[in-house]
Amino acid sequence: MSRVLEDIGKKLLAGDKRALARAITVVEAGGKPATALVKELFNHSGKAHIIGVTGSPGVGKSTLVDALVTEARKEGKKVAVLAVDPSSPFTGGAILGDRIRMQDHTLDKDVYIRSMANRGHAGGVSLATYDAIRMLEAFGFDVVIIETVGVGQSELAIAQTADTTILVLMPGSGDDIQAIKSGIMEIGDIFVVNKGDLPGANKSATEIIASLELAHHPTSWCPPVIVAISETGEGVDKIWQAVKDHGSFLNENDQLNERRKGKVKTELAEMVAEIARTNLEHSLESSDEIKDALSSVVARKLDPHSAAETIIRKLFGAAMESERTTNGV
Ligand SMILES: Nc1nc2c(ncn2[C@@H]2O[C@H](COP(=O)(O)OP(=O)(O)OP(=O)(O)O)[C@@H](O)[C@H]2O)c(=O)[nH]1
Ligand SMILES: [Mg+2]
Repeated sequence: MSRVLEDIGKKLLAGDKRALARAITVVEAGGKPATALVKELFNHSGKAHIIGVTGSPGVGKSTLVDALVTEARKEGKKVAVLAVDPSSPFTGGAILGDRIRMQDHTLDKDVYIRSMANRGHAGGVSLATYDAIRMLEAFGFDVVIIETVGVGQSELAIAQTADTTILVLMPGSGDDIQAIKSGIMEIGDIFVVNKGDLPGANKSATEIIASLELAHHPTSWCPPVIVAISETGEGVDKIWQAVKDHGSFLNENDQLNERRKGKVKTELAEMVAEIARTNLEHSLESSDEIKDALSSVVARKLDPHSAAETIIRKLFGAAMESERTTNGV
């Protein structure tokens, strides 16, 4: 490992925020430096309560996160916020907005706010998110809050990097109906109907409660539905209490390990797929055997299925091939 990376790791562990910022930039970019840094710091990770906050654009996620940071700080907890925008190809304006909104906290040395966007990291933003969380944990944050926009598949994947997922909705947006339809009710551990000052908040909450009764819960946790006005902080104490209750629930019922097992499985599958993809791209350029296979398909001497098998054999070796044959027929 390079001296520079080693230095970043050491300084991060010593509480240097600039080193933390550099470390996140390194893991965001992926590749060998990211791998080296994660290897160095992995032992120091795994201790924070990871809270995911997700919901459609403009429902008030950042406002809520800001208020949650205030609650956590009242208890002396060190808090990091990661704002992840899976759709944005670069760090843009929305994030600047978040910074401005959260500026009350930026002078607090025990608060750290960082945004991440999908800057072409091959494995997508979720792999980078996992590693960024590790950097924040190694630094010593007690609570890491991840804000993601939207309720599509990639956002859900990011939300599921969390121990506790808060789904934020607002009255009159039809979001609740949408959420119920798309089956995302199952990923929420806590439901917040934000903008409780707008008409229809209680009606939305009632509808969500009704649909939760019908939904299948994987555990005995019964997700609370909380009406809040994040802008004034009203109801945010209840949300924070629910977060802590959920944390206790996970710990007392051995659910935390179960959840983390699921996350590790997802992450490993994604990581192996990324490595395979990178290997494949490289091999398509450089391996003579694979180039020959390509030409043979073009010349109609070989069918694409057989060519794919050749490539798989080349990339993963014979073991994979025989397994595929035994399982696949
Ligand atoms: N009336 C009302 N407005 C609120 C409340 N909370 C947030 N807002 C407003 O809603 C708008 C969006 O808030 P944000 O916190 O930026 O929402 P967001 O979900 O983070 O938005 P994106 O990150 O862009 O998806 C802002 O104008 C807030 O001031 C609330 O409780 N009541
Ligand atoms: Mg936001």
